[in-house]
Amino acid sequence: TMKLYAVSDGPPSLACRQALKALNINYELIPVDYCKGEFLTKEYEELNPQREIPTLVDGDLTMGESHAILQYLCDKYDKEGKYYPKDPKARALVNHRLCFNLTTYYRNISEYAFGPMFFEYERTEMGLKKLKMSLDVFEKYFTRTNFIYCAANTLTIADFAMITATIGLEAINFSLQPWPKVNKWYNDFKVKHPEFWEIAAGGLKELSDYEKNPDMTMTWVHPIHPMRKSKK
Ligand SMILES: N[C@@H](CCC(=O)N[C@@H](CS)C(=O)NCC(=O)O)C(=O)O
Repeated sequence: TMKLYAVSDGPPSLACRQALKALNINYELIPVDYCKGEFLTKEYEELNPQREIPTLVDGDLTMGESHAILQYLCDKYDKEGKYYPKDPKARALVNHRLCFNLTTYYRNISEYAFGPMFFEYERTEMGLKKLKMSLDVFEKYFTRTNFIYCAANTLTIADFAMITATIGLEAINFSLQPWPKVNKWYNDFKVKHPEFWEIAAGGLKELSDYEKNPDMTMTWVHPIHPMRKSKK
């Protein structure tokens, strides 16, 4: 069976779990404990030289990068293209949103919301500007297409990637009210897709707890990020 190495609160991991569920794929979930630094071991680095989570192992295929994993899962198991349309233009929009998420939307959420949650970073004006710009752009895509979902009028893998990214904003109580279409899409998802939302909600709960109580004890040193000085 397929294996997914995943953290319990990371958007990219949660998005892959939503897709695995949507496609009814039988797989083994291998929890990676971020706070214990399990992604920094030699063994994990062999699986994923980027030392990022998630990692998918399907027989002789081993790969990281959640967006590529979402695409692979659909290419292999979504024969009708329910979550990843086959029509070139429809598919292009899904690919576009995934790229936008990877380079801009999730990236800016990650830097603004998650960086300071786990490491010795401040939430800066510059970070806030980048985040707001990403939301302005995302809102424009909704206006331009009039889609119910972020890349189509049906649920696609782009929603899995972008909904789970957005939990980072809810975790820090960042209001989406100035972006009504993004706000509606996010809140509608919770109601319309409880079976997928439930996966994201577990991560959101953990992230909200970290935000409220940043005194996590990490016994390891991150190769890049400055470790938090004790806030006790
Ligand atoms: N582009 C990667 C990003 C994955 C990612 O950011 N994962 C986080 C956990 S949510 C991570 O691995 N962080 C590693 C670190 O903090 O060094 C993907 O989409 O899979």
